[in-house]
Amino acid sequence: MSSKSDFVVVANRLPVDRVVDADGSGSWRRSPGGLVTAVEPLMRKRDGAWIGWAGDATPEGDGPLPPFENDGLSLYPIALTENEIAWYYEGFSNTSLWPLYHDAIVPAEYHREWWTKYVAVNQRFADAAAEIADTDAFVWVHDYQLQLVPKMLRELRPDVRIGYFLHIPFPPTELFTQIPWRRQIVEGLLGADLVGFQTPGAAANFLRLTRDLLQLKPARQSVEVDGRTVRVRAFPISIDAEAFTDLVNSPDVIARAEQIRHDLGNPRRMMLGIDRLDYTKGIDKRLEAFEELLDDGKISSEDVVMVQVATPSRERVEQYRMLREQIERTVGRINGTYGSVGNPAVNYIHRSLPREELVALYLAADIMVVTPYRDGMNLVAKEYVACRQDGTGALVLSEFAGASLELKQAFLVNPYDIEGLKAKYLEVLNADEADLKKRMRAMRRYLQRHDVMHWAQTFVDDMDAARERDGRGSARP
Ligand code: GDG
Repeated sequence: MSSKSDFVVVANRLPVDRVVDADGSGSWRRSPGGLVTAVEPLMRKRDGAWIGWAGDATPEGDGPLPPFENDGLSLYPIALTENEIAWYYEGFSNTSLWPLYHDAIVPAEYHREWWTKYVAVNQRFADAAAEIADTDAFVWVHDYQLQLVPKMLRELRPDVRIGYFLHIPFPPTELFTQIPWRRQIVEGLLGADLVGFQTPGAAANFLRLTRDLLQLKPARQSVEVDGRTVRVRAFPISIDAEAFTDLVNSPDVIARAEQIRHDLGNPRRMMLGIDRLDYTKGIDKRLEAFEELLDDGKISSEDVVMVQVATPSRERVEQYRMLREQIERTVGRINGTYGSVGNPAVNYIHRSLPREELVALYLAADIMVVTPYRDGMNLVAKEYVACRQDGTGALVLSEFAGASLELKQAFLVNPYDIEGLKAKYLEVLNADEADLKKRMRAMRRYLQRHDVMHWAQTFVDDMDAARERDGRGSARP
């Protein structure tokens, strides 16, 4: 493993999970994720390295973890103690920043000790990147857990080029300025050469903040700070559409999709939701609208069946535990009233499923329901479209998901408007097949040209273009 890298990815999590084998020994398993798919080809081309947390706690006082190779990728694990996981990750990242950046759907909490650990852990990531990056390397920092890393890294290594991408929304000034350490966060991000967001609105929010908070003079897609130009732009993330096409054509997956419909009693319409069990995803409203249509007699549970996969997430955070109880109460109530033996109205799964099973569900479902109150992008919406090879199927999509700016032919909804949501369900349930196909074909055409490789390449090209303008030559491999 070479000691220096020309291309360094810095993300909260490594692209592998630690698994303990039957004999008690440990090994690593690749965790399937969009980010690794997107950057893997670039990592392989460019002698890449990935810095991230391995997902488990390291005892206090233990030294740094050794780097290792996995499937040809150089991985540098960052050790976090129980206390750092509780304060940096579950605390500041997931109980302060996550809710605030999602419109404060639940109130954000701020604690000074959480912030202190957030700073300390960001510094650890920055130190590791400074250590590993070759002269003039490209370091690509990801997401809300690591917003201070760009500035910290620039202080240590002014020679490297730094890109930053935020996967979640970026809130307007009015919300962002709640954060007691708001200045440090904006300054942290401005350490990058290129700051990328999912949507133009998020980029505009950030640029406005540099004016309101730091009295800088932002232009349309950049801002000057300390004699440097920081470019600020939207790069909507996507999926590996081709990988989904391969799965959709697998005979096992096709057979499984047929089995699913059969097991559901061959309903006229199957509606599907797939989300991490998160309060931003609007699972509650989606179920309430379904329940009210049953109450009103507008649909029947023999005719229309709902499947909701709610993947366990952040289970040690209080709000997530409360959400789980609320959702499961709602599912229980709907099934108690409208289900029959062997035929629940809502089929609820609270487990992580293999990707093949997910694809079989996408293939089986007539209507995909994606109703977040706020979402950076939402890959599930794009995955569903990628799986509808024959052009059938309908996507109900919240206008508050980044994906709604691209998947314009979806049936757009405001999840706060329950009457509107119900009306949209009915519209889709009774839609004309030809109209559905026209919409789906347009969305599929868009996705084919805008997959995740396109996303990663656009980001890297933007870094390269800026570098050429600076007269530093191309960073292309
Ligand atoms: C964040 C932002 C942004 C879900 N359940 C299972 C499973 N999944 C996969 C889906 C999809 C991914 O997880 C979820 O991605 P989303 O984009 O929908 O949502 P977040 O997790 O909140 O992601 C979001 C994204 O980052 C990327 O920038 O789009 O806005 O919030 O790929 O398929 N995968 C498997 N089993 C499951 O049970 N295998």
